[in-house]
Amino acid sequence: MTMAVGNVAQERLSKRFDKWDANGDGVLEPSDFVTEAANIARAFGETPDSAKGEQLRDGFTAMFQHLAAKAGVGAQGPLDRAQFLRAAGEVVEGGAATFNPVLGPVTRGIVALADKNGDGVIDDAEFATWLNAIGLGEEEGRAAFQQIDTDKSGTLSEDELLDAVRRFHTGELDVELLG
Ligand SMILES: [Ca+2]
Ligand SMILES: [Ca+2]
Ligand SMILES: [Ca+2]
Repeated sequence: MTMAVGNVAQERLSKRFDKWDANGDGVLEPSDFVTEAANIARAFGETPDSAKGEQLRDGFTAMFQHLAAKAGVGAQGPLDRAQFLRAAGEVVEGGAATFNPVLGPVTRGIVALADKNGDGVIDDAEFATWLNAIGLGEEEGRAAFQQIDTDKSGTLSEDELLDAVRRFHTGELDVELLG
């Protein structure tokens, strides 16, 4: 049985569509995702063609291909809003099993950009830089850190961050980590 995705989830996906439609032409194409990846890389002080910038771009490109395949359009798209909402809605409502393969590479790419000391997890200072890069305030950030750090280790792992991105899209969490 397929559960309909809730209103909050639909709204958040619709907002995501607007953000990801980088050239604002009302459809998503691979080039929109390449632009978004480049913008995020720059926000973390990396060039888009650095190793970390390329990792993120590859994650975004892979995500586009997943969504395009789900929507039944070609690998180059385009994906219109209705197609995106349907395809991404399925990805969200399927839970971690469908969400993680699609959003995992993107989240990993952002974690790599944010993980300045290279220990594989995100500490307080790195998280503050992350929030700054996506334009979130420090106060929201402190509360968010506690909510995302589900094992209370004092650092955020890739799994915790990916789960937070997923719970944002189901409406269970209010921190928008993807900007
Ligand atoms: Ca576009
Ligand atoms: Ca770190
Ligand atoms: Ca943790």
